[in-house]
Amino acid sequence: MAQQTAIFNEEQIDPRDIGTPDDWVPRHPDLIRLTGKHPFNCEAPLPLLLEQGFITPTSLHYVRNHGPVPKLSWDTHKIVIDGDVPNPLTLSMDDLASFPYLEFPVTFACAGNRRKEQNMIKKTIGFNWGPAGVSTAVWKGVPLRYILQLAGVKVDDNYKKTRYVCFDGADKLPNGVYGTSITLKWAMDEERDVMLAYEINGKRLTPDHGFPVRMIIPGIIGGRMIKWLNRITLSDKESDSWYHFHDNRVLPPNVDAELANKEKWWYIPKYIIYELNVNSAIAAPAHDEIIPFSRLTNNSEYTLKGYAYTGGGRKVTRVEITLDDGKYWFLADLYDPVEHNGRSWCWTFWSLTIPTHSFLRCKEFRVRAWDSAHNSQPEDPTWNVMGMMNNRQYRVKVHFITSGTDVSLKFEHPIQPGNNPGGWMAAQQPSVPAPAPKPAIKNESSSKVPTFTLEQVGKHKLESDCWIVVNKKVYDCTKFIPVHPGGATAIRINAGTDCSEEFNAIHSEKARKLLDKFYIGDLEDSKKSKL
Ligand code: HEM
Ligand SMILES: Nc1nc2c(c(=O)[nH]1)N[C@H]1C(S)=C(S)[C@@H](COP(=O)(O)O)O[C@H]1N2
Ligand SMILES: [Mo]
Repeated sequence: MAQQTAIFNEEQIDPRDIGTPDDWVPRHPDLIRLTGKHPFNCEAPLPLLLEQGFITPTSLHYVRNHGPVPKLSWDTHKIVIDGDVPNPLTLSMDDLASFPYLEFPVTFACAGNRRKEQNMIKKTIGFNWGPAGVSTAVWKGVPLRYILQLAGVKVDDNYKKTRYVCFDGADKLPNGVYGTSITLKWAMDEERDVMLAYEINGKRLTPDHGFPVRMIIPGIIGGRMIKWLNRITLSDKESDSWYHFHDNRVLPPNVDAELANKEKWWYIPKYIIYELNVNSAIAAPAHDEIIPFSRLTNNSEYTLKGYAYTGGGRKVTRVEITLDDGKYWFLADLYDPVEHNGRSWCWTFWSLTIPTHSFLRCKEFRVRAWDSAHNSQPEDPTWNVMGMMNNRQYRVKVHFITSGTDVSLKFEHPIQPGNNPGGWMAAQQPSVPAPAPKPAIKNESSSKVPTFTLEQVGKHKLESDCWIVVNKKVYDCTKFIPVHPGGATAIRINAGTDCSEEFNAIHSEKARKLLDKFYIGDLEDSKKSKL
């Protein structure tokens, strides 16, 4: 079934971006926004993503921005290569484009891909990625090795002691520069294919994907492929960026946000994520897809489809589907793997054709992939505070629906991305009402909580005087703006408004508790006030 898609006009600005710092960045209207209006984090609807084929068009590639997109120009942008190198360098974009280059497809996956399934078990500190935080594009750029050699680094320097190559982006974030690092040994290894990319799918990078230049480190999580790259530093220490430590880690399941901070779990080296783990998802049948009864009785067939990927240059070697809770596993057909000099940096698509009536005896089916190191996917997930690397077997439920004398089948995926409703995991969620906070305004003389109309709230829409409404309660979050982990802009653009839906979609339990500190009263019930 072909997806209805909006036409993407490369010049058109989405109305949702007006009033944000990204009001100059063209974006495809079909992308599902996962963190409200700003910053921009999005994925394509899963069936639409798969329908694009092996290479994802740039406009539908998922985007993960921690803050506003920096406005950079090809003509003036420079990359500094410094630190412990014999000849520090400053390179222009024209310099980069004149060097030898590599060009090959690489699959990106955010370490948070499929996080919403974890959030349904218990809210993590991350927002709701569905299963399309993954995409594949053809990247062209200069080998990092080549640049480091220009700076005088010798290939065998790195065997003396561990040294690191640190990368910084140009985006301005609440906790400083977005940066990370890899070992020098890795950077110099020809087999690793690390590069500084200035083209995606045959064109210059788009603003959301790092224009004019970004890191490509194949086989690992997207989070280390620094966009808007402006500095490469050689050091005997790993990156000192706040984000290198507080993002993209898998902590043990008993460690929550409070404990992680208190006991400094973020700084334990072994919990860092580099290589992707093996993962897969089902795109067809899609969520809410219906098979009419007529197709169940004749000899029709149905083709299940999806993606699978793994990390570290390993190959996906098999993909299996069970229709009977793991008693029997069907072997799916795999598309020919696409490789770069024998390394496997890309996802693969799989399909399995079965008689349509096989669904009749089935309540749930699920997929698991295997890779060349014989890693596979767990039946159940292990929750972790950042909700990273979720690769539990992807489960789709089968429901009978009757209308009159008609019987048909309907499929239900675990979740729908962002704050979109639907999914059997969402349906299983207990709805626990949060205890009412006490307002910060001391009103000892009366026990009455102050109430405000939306109109009154609307008057406090400045960064220096900022009220918001969340779940019918009014908060004065002026003092929190400068230290907000999601950036000042995310709050500022909602000042004076009811942003319950966005707030609820993005935040953890910890954030909700924090919000209580800013409670000043209730929103006046509009029905009551009319009376
Ligand atoms: C006083 C009000 C607020 C508080 C206390 C607060 C708190 C937090 C906290 C603690 C985080 C880190 C992640 C987490 O623990 O959940 C966060 C992230 C974030 N917040 Fe807020 N927040 C507030 C208001 C808002 C508003 C009004 C918006 C916009 C609707 C917003 C958008 C975001 C975004 C986009 C992120 C970053 C998500 C990411 O990139 O990982 N916040 N906030
Ligand atoms: N400078 C910078 N680089 C960044 C990020 C960022 O916010 N700033 N996000 C990272 C994360 S977490 C991911 S998953 C990838 C996403 O790349 P994409 O937006 O091109 O898909 O970029 C990474 N590089
Ligand atoms: Mo990411």
